[in-house]
Amino acid sequence: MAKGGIVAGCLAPHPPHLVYAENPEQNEPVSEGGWEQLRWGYERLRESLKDVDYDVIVILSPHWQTYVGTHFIGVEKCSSKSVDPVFPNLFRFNYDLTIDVELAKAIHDQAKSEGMSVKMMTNPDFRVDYGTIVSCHMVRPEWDKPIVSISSNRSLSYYSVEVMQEMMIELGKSTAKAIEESGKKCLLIASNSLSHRHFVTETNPPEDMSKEHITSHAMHLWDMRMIEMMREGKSQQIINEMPEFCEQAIAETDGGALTWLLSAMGVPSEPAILHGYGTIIGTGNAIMEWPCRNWGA
Ligand code: 2X7
Ligand code: FE2
Repeated sequence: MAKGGIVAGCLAPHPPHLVYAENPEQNEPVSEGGWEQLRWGYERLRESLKDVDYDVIVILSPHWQTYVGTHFIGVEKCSSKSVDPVFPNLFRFNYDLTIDVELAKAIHDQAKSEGMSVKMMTNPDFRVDYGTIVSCHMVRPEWDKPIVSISSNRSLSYYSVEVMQEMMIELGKSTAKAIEESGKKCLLIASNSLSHRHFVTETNPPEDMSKEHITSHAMHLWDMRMIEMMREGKSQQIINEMPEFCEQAIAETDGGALTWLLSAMGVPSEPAILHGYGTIIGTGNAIMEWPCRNWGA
């Protein structure tokens, strides 16, 4: 069997506002648009991936939070309505998706053999988190690929961001090894915003773009610093600065997704492509792609 591999790694943020603004048939609320810079960024990412052949999307979302180990969805078919607990006015999405349980189990088993605490989630009534759904929808609205859904093990709550990072680096390595052995071509998604300080009131209508901006200059500077490092291939420096970034920018990278992604790609020194940047209720969001398929063996 040929070796599997990662065709691309993506940083693909999940504010539900993006799906709300797109008005897909699966989402109940109706909008007049909004957040176009980010939605055009997703358009550019989709265009870049249009002719790329892959079998499965592997995604880690900070909104599936588990406190004892990393969990993997182990149910082949998941369909229900996903409602954002904070923005039920924007996101009530009917989803129907397929899980690649075989690959999920392979990553689980590999991580377990490395001593990590892991669990297959087999509850057939499990509600898939909105972070996973929004990022997958924005990257691949056809919903024609199976996914592997990985939880965010909040070890930072018990220990520290540093411990969380160490664990995500291990999980990334296990993910890469299991993918290689599976023979599958995978698209990896880290589903998170960058700076995450947000406004506490909503405008009317929520898509009023005259009110949308970053919450502070400090948050802007952190976001630009992270984007520049990604564009310059400074993955190791990003990992080194992650604890400070998480603390000072209340960054959603605290969920471990970006560190997991960088580790799975082998902490690349190749540059990432910036497809778009924009704010959503004051948070900073970048759409980035690492086109691993072009890097050679
Ligand atoms: O989950 C989110 C987020 N990360 C950022 C902004 C707004 C809503 O939801
Ligand atoms: Fe979020």
